[in-house]
Amino acid sequence: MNTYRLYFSPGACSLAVHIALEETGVPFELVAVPIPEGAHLRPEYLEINPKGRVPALAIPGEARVLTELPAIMTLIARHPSRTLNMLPPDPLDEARCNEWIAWLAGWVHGAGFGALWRPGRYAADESLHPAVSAQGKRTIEAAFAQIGRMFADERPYALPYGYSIVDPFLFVLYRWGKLIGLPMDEAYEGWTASARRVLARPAVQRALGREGITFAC
Ligand SMILES: N[C@@H](CCC(=O)N[C@@H](CS)C(=O)NCC(=O)O)C(=O)O
Repeated sequence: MNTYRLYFSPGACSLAVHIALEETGVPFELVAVPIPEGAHLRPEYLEINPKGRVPALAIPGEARVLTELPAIMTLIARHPSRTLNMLPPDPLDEARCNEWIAWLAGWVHGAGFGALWRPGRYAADESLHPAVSAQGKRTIEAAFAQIGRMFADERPYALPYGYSIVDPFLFVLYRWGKLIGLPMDEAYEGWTASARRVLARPAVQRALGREGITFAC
């Protein structure tokens, strides 16, 4: 293998990595691991990524795939052949970028959507699942309100630096917000304007197309 290989499921958080690969021009190939079909739990995938999750990135010359979205995004953003800088060079700006990514991955994705869609991760007792899911939805709504307030100043992208690895991840979460029926356009005008800006990027269109996703906002 002499190119990166992204293991993804259409529309999952791996879409953010897919977009970053398209944006930076880092050569890669795609391997679909459709979660709705349970492909992420098949022995052949668990041999590649024992965590049974996407994204996973196979790296030329590395025996083990790289997992965890923040780690993968950072590696791509630093790739020597990148044609776009999606990680700010200034240390404080970079820390702000990491601040966003850590919060989105750990809290909004994990505690929010993880609890909503996968309550079994948080409580073995099935009778508690509706309550766990409901709490996940509340976590998402509170986090989205916070994101909405950040974009109320009409900033084009999440960071003052400009387009960064935060934006594709925010875009995925924005899309999920629509999927769970939140009134994204009406409730979060500034965020919606930014999501539209991201959606219009040719790299994003390519990634959506390759994942078979039609999306408008
Ligand atoms: N902490 C991981 C979370 C990855 C994750 O949960 N990915 C989801 C897709 S968005 C997944 O693989 N889900 C499998 C499942 O729900 O069983 C990361 O940041 O990469």
